[in-house]
Amino acid sequence: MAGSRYAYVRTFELPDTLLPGTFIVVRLDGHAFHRFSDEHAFAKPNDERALQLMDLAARSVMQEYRDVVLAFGESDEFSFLLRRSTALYNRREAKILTTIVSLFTSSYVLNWPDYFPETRLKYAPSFDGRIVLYPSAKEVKDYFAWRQADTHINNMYNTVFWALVQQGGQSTKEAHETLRGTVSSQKHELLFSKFGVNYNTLPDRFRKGSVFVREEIVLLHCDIIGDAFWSERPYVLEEI
Ligand code: DGT
Ligand code: MG
Ligand code: MG
Ligand code: MG
Ligand code: MG
Repeated sequence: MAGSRYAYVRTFELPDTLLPGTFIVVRLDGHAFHRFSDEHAFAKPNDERALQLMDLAARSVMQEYRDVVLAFGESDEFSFLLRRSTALYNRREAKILTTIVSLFTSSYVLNWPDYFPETRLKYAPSFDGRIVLYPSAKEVKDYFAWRQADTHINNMYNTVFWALVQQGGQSTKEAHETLRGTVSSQKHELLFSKFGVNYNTLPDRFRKGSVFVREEIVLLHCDIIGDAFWSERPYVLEEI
């Protein structure tokens, strides 16, 4: 059918098919969550309720999108790995990205009252999103290692920083000064000697982030930097 005289505008919509045979990673991140976490009085440095709500939203994405084989979350972000041969929405980039980000966001808002029964949402939160393609298992493993290393570095810093402020009586400016140029072992030492906290005994959730694997959507707070995680789950990177 020829359609109306207006239908030609459709030809301005360009195809955005993602390269076949590549791993698709969707990463979403809370928009301006510095402010959002302040306005909703998130506990510092880690708010267990907020992290669990992120996990729940990620779980709903995995329930809806069966081709998501792995997800990793920390802070206000989540990454989703789609299996290499996925034909989801004919691999149309905008469709995949926008539906996943909006389902995550609506699930976050829908379930907010269960996790923050005493805190009304002051305004509607939003998440940005991007898709990155990776050609081989190596880059996929390095991608997730990069995110988990980031979790570790940030959590280490934030843990010592807030201990200095909340227990040590330093101003935020002084705490930044104290930590300037320190390496990981010095932060460990400072936390232990000044505050009696052994970093390694803090919850895995905070130190390692959240790892969802497709096996009945299991939630782990485990190491994904080493090879063991990947070799125990060949289906994540191989076609089966
Ligand atoms: P963006 O992503 O460029 O729109 O800006 P932000 O402000 O979202 O910055 P980002 O994503 O780099 O950092 C995440 C912010 O969210 C950071 O300021 C700390 C805050 N946040 C995330 N999780 C927690 C939490 O569990 N407790 C607290 N107090 N803050 C959190
Ligand atoms: Mg961001
Ligand atoms: Mg953010
Ligand atoms: Mg972030
Ligand atoms: Mg439609």
